[in-house]
Amino acid sequence: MNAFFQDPPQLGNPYTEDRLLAGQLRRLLPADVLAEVDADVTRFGERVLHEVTPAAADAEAHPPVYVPFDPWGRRIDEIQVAPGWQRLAAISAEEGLVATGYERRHGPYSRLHQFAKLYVFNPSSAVFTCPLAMADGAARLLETHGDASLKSHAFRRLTTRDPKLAWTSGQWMTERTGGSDVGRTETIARLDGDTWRLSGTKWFTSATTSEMAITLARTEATDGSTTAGSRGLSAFYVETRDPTGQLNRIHINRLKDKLGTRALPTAELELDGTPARMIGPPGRGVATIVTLVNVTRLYNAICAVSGARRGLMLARDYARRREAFGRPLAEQPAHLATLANLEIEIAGGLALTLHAIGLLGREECGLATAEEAATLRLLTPLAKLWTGKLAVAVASEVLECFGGAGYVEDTGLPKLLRDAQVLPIWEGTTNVLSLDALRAIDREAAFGPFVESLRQGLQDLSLPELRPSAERVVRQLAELEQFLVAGATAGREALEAGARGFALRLARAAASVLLLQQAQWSAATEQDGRPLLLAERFIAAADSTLDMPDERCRQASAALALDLDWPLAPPAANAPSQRESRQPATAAGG
Ligand code: MFK
Repeated sequence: MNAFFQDPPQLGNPYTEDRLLAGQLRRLLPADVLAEVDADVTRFGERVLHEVTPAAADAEAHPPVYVPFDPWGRRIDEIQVAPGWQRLAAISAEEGLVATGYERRHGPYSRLHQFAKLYVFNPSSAVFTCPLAMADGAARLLETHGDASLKSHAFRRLTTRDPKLAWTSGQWMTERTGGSDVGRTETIARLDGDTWRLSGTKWFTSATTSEMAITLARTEATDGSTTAGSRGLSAFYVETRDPTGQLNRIHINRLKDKLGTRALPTAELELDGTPARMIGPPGRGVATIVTLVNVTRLYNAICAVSGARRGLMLARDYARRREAFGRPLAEQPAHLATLANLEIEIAGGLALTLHAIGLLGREECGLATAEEAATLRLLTPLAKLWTGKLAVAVASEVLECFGGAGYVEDTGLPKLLRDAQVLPIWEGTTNVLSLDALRAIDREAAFGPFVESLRQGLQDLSLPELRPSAERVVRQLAELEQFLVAGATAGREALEAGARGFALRLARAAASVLLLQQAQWSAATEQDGRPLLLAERFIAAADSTLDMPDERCRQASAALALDLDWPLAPPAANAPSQRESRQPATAAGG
């Protein structure tokens, strides 16, 4: 009889076991804020492990069910969700997963505190981060454009810590005519006395059980005329239920049968005279709703990076448990090189996303300079588009790290890939966001300040070891600048054809600078050489050649792959020390 059974991978506290996030926070936060954030996220990490994870398992095991009629034939249009999903809502409110960003207890650093918690929460949350993202975006929209009554009513509920009061929000932009080309929206808004009433079909509405939604509709003049294109659209606030609890002239056509995000209710809706309140100026619907979208795009980025990180942590743990060909995967050079590459890319994605979030915090507290605001405008689509692609690539690689087990549903691993695949799609596809990056450059002159801030970051590096990598980034920035100069004469079609490549490279160049800054800070402050290694590898990957990995290179890969320390200098004489590792080390470097 075969007596072999493979141990499954295990996870510990997702914050204390993740040196990337903690390392970034140590650099980005002042000491007093860091002390509070560190304590709060450490505590929350335990709650994620012991409360969030089982609640999410229940939500995944019991996906939403659409019940059109009650047993006696009355139309009720109910979407039933699992107790676990409701528990996730309550925990999210208690933990202030949205509120933290608006209480602004740590001023401009509050967003970093909040997003650190979201990073820890997301991979265990059955994608409850989707309703949170839209609630947060809606809160920002109401804070910016809402009147006093909406602020005291809806905004308060979106940002409360009281689970009994807390609301989430939908964001109904997508119609059959287009998820990207929102200007083709067909829903009509008609004035009925003082009340706008919306009629039309919303083709994808995520978190449909939310208490409110922000949506777009084409306003109809009293003579029945409308304006075509996005200039005819206005943004509206909708409450999904009336005071008696009935749906507000909304019918549910069906739930979507999706590849992933299966615990998340996503429905097609029919609006049939749904009462609504206009938000922002008439005819400025797209320009208004992007206030929300720019927040949800940053949620997308943090969720992409944290999901990728979770996959790597599972693969890393498994590498220590799984033996093949007479030794653990954690001693096999090919496997270590693979895991090391994932670590490097995730480090870049996290650095870029946290930088954007730091700027968002500054902007919301009125502290951002014009240059920082322009940088945030461009960084938002870049962070979203690059990390969305990264999440899918990492999830695919992680499944492969488990061999056949990665392809079997009850290991829970295929879900990583299914849930990752939505990230480059919703909230703007990679191409739509590449074009948005060009829009930010064209209309808001965002490229100059963005690149200037990167150049300044490079100039401020004083560590001689960083110089070769910094010079590589200087060359990359010059190439990007040259692309835009050439685009001015090549014309719009050529520029659009190159937009994705441009955006991905610009994102990587920005991440390179941020990794170099982290490397300099870690070397000077903590005498830690690991961020330097990460930065070097990340930057070299952009124009890598096929070199034979020597012993130092293989040791470095092992350190990155297995989360081992890597001393500053002299590198050749210092192999990674397992004794110093934060992980219980069971594997030797390859
Ligand atoms: C785990 C995380 C979960 C996240 C939540 C997931 C929930 C899923 C729900 C959804 O998927 S909702 C659907 C998401 N849909 C989108 O993201 C739409 C994608 N399409 C675009 O973004 C298009 O580029 C866009 C709709 C904006 C094109 O519309 P237009 O009207 O053809 O664009 P136009 O005319 O260039 O822009 C109109 C105005 O908005 C301009 O301002 P001005 O009129 O003052 O010049 C633009 O500059 C401005 N604008 C557009 N995008 C902007 C922006 N301003 C700031 N930031 C932006 N991103």
